[in-house]
Amino acid sequence: MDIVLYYAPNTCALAPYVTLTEANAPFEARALNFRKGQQNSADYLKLNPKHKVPLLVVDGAPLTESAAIQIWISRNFPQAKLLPSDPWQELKAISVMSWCSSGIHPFLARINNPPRVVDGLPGAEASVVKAATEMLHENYKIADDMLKGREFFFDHFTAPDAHFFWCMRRSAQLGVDTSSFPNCTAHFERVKARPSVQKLFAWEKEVNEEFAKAA
Ligand SMILES: N[C@@H](CCC(=O)N[C@@H](CS)C(=O)NCC(=O)O)C(=O)O
Repeated sequence: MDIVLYYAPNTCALAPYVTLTEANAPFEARALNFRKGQQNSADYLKLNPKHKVPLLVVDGAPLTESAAIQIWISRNFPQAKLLPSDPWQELKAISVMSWCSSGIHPFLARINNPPRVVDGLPGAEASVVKAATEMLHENYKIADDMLKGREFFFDHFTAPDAHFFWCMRRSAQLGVDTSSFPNCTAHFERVKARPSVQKLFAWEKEVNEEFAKAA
């Protein structure tokens, strides 16, 4: 099986990189340079017209959307136990990943690039950032309650932990204060220490260095 993961530094494609690594899956990671707009190249748009990562290409067939990609990885590498085995808990895990994608990520995207969602009225960008930050805080309070007294969202490390880790990482990069959510920050440090995450950081550093040379 030929598995290719399209990735860009700092993006949510971190999560499937981490789970593929946890699963010991043979895969090739291909980095896109967003600063050069490589996600909008004609070749990439043929694979993913949404111009986004992550994109998983399995034997030439593209699969988009983080939650679907994680389910594919989990099904194809069952020994890694990337989703809980109990059917109800598995659905709860899919629910956490969908929430990361649709309930948390969009607010991070607004803070990252307010002009995408406002029309340029004076003060509108600051207002978008403020409102998005408040929504993130509401979501992180929920996550903090979910993680109370727990190491991970479920009884061992699963794909939702990788996805939520990315949300926290991106929040820190964007200057969103998460210090009032101690269970989220402890979870972040716990997941960060995993060899799979450290491997991703090392690879991403190499990619950034290559991109800097090519700038
Ligand atoms: N719903 C998608 C969101 C993916 C997404 O928004 N990816 C961002 C990076 S974190 C992206 O590729 N943005 C590039 C663009 O919009 O041009 C998922 O969960 O996979």
